[in-house]
Amino acid sequence: MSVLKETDTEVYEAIGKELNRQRYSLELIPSENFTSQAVLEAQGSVLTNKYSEGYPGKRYYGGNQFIDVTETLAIERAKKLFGAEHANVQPHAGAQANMAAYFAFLELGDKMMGLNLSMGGHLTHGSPVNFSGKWYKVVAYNVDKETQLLDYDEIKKQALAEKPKLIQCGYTAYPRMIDFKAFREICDASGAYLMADIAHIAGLIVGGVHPSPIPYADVVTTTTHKTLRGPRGAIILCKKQYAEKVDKAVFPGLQGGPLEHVIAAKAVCFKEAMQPSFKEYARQIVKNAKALADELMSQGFRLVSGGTDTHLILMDLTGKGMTGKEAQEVLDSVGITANKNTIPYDTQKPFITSGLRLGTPAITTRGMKESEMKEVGGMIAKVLGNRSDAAMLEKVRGEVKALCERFPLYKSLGV
Ligand code: DSN
Repeated sequence: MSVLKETDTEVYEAIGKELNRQRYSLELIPSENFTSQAVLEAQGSVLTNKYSEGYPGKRYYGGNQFIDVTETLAIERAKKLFGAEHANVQPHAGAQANMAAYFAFLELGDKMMGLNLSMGGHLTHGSPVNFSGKWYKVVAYNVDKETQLLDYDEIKKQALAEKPKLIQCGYTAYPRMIDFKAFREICDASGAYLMADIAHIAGLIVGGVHPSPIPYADVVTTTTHKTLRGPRGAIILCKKQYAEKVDKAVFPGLQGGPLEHVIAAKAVCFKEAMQPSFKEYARQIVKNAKALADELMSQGFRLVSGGTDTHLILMDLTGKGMTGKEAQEVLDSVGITANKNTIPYDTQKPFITSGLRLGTPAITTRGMKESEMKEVGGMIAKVLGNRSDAAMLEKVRGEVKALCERFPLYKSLGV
């Protein structure tokens, strides 16, 4: 029996409706995923009741003997999983992890380089509307106009001319692999620290289907809820020599009480990601993304960079008579969830866009494979090609629901 149902019907009902939305829609937002029931259980635990400023063994409040156990497990597992010398598991979210990394390595006003937000970067990589763009002198690099790929020679030229103190790599809408070794060489040549934000690809890295930045980067940040499939939150990994300044930047630098229920759930997620089945999952994410990309291209859609090596696909809708916003809305109406996204050198505003970003982490968690990707690609094509055909949209809505029913979300919960 649910206590919440008795005490707060409004919240209970909204959660129930959200569960049903997740059950019966195709989640194609590449930064979203479905955690295990074990992660949900740890995150919904009594650990939320505890204050624990400080770090294991050195806290500002009493009563932290069991919190120390879960946070130490999270730290040790993160180090082992990523092969890192040091881990801070307290950042509440990716933006806080990035802020702490900048606090640790830069002084206010220092120069940093990051990929332009409209080319696949992130707000916290130096966008003028974000703290990163306001507090630091930002030099943005771009992808190549023709290939839509990172041009390491160009980035090197820019770094040598600008001499930033830190170069940021790791993106939110870049469908291809990142050459972290090339970035290390650029940083060595220009005297910059290398920071990698691997939020999108962390699960692919630990699953062995994308190279790791750990041997090359001075500091690595990642969220834990995307391809890594854990609770909503983030961590920072770094070399031992930077451990103290990273820890101080997180606490007392910018955060107060850590979210220890989330940290326990991070520990659970890291253990899950160490299992051989996670490697299989990561491989399938990429196989599915390639299969979906192939189907979309065979249906006549152009993809940024001509395909994908990762979990992520960026459709270029220029010339299709619709914006990213319109595509997102019509897909939403049939239960296909994706997000509008700028494409490189987009002429549309960020709230409209010419692109649509898709990803396979969540539908792969549900157990879908290449043959289902063909179905999904076909549905997307039907919807985008028949936006005003109500009967067609109704038909696809039925197909989405039927596909979702074949792949239950939480089998253990019977849903
Ligand atoms: N909001 C995330 C994404 O969707 O990629 C980035 O923080």
